[in-house]
Amino acid sequence: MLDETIITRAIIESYTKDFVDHLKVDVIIAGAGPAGLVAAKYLAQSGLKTVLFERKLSFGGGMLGGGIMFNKIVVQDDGRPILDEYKIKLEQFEPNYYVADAIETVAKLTAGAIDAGAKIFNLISVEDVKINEKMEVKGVVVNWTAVEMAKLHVDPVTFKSNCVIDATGHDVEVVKTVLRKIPNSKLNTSTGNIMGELPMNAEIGEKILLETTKEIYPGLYVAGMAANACSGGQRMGPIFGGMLLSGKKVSTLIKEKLLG
Ligand code: 48F
Repeated sequence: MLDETIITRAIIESYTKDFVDHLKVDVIIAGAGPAGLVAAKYLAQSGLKTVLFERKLSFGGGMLGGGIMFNKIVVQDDGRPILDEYKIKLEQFEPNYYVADAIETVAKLTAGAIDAGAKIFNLISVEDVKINEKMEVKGVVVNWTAVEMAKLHVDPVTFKSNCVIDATGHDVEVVKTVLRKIPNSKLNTSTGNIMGELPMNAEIGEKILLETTKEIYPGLYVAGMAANACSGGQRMGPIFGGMLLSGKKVSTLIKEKLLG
């Protein structure tokens, strides 16, 4: 005998329990692209309660499509140890250029985050930040992506955390919310504002990404392409070592802050 209402109850009760269990966490990450996924693994591995909200149904952000939908990605020597850690298969194409399958990479980065203990919620968009009395970022406000897409007038809900990472990629959405909504807010960039991403230069973009990955506003960190977009770094296309290293770096910065 199979009772459909038991299936329904199992889904609703189990999901609701997960949701409630993650209302107060150490770190919230907006965006499950490569930078967000890597950050989630290293943070969760160190015992920090970590939750990741992804707007779309799928994970991996821009990594899943490789370059012009040829879904292969490239890394160089510096990014290679991270892919090795996840046991992602690499082929040397030329000295210091390795190719990996984008689908395998996204699947393993996602599994890595989950196995380390991070919780991923998909189909949810971060639409605002929660602040404390000192105007520090201490959480996010989220809604179903379907509500956002349909432009329905439905109020969102709030999740609290010690730190938030904006890993939303080129659009740097969480940081934009801070600038728009917190009066006189200044970012940790040379202009105090979002400087915007520069055109393609993969070599400089990859290098500078480790400098631009930082606490950009009290309580709010940037990683991945969002970091270069904030501080005026170059874009770099379908080479991904920088994204992986940026995810790892932001996790180190937050671990230093929260765990000492
Ligand atoms: O864009 P994305 O892959 O960001 P990333 O980790 O990596 C950038 C590379 O893919 C590529 C590149 C490599 O050289 O330049 O572009 O920095 O992933 C960002 C994820 O965030 C989600 C979005 O759907 C994507 O999966 N996202 C964006 N805005 C929101 C969001 C939001 N407001 N709430 C939740 N998720």
